[in-house]
Amino acid sequence: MSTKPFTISADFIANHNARLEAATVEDYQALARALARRGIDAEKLVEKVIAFAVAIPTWGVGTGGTRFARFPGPGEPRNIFEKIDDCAVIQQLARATPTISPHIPWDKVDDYAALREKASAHGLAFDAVNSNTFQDQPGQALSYKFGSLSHTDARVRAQAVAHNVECIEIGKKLGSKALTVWIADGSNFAGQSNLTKALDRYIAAMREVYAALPADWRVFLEHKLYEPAFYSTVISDWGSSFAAAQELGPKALCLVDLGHHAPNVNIEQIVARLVRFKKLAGFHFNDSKYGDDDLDSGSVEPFRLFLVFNELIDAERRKAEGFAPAYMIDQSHNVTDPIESLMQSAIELQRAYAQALIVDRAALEAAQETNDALGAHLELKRAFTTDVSPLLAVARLRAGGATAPIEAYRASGYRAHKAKERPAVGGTSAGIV
Ligand code: RM4
Ligand code: MN
Ligand code: MN
Repeated sequence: MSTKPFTISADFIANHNARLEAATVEDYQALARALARRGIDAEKLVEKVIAFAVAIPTWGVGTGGTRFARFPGPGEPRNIFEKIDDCAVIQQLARATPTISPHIPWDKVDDYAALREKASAHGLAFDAVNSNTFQDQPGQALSYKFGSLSHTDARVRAQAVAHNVECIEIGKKLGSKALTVWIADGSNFAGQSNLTKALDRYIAAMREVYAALPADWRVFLEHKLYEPAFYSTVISDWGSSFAAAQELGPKALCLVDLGHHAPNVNIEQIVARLVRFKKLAGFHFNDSKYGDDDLDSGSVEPFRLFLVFNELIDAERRKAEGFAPAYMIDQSHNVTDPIESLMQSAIELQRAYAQALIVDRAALEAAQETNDALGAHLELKRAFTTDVSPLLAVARLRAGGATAPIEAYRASGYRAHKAKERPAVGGTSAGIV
């Protein structure tokens, strides 16, 4: 295709905004007045929301897939460069996602300077690099079928270490400052694996990865309860992750993927604990009903998301030492347009953030200190039930985005254009995970 790829013009967004402006401003002013009665400065909140940023996962802009099938959508990005184009649209319209989290080797290219240049031309930068030792790649010498960093065979462990070191090298070229390591290592049968030795091998291998980190880099250890291993997983929970991070050293922190816990686990308390022990790396945001469902953030349990942010704001307010969490989305979009899902998810994260910011912390603390259980709960509920949508819209507008990102995106015809420009390819490597 020789014609220039379609982009959404600034004029188009300006027209969209002009049409909605009067109603947006009216709603915002009403909200600002209501907040002022509670002693809250809406303008300051808008500034905070504008500064909020969450990274887009490159694998999230393609259609995901389940273990049964993948149903590709029209105009899917066929490579990392096209993925960046889609990430740029998400940022152009919703203005909450200035960074991209790449996955290696899915996003491997020959020329990383060109990749970085392409992203920065769109105003985008690179966040944490994700390594992948949960799949075998074409031409790979040794298989990860029975594990990677914790494999019984030292040669497989060495190969997995080398891959992670390569990810650091790639990340350096892209301007990243962190490596995220999630391993699928575990076992399917009682007795299959020595639970103690497997963890020992993992920590020893991670020490080598850790040693390759530049001074200003961090490594994020991502735990996950189960899947693909169904009897035991080496880094199954925040306790294993924390202990490993502790043994590795100060550059190792624990990453919380919201879908990686047992059902009904109190994730916000895990967050509070990791903050307390100065080991919270950040998040892979998504939502779930049963397991690692990778559903859109805030679509199943928005109150839980709010409670997570409540802990984060609590930590921020009391200037918790070492508190600098990295925010990333990790979702799999199977029945929606990924661009729409990612914009909506970013907005839901901003919403939870803004709602957590308007909790009356003094009143909450007073209720907690006097054991007023319901009073304390109502302080949270008051914030959670406040509709901050107009504030989010104004933040988007002031940041140069679209008032109603999904509406604008649909009206732009972006996907239809891409469907023509990007003739369908088969499954992407980002499919069945
Ligand atoms: C895993 C985990 C990792 C992600 C892969 C694709 O379940 O969430 O973060 O990189 O899926
Ligand atoms: Mn994840
Ligand atoms: Mn996951």
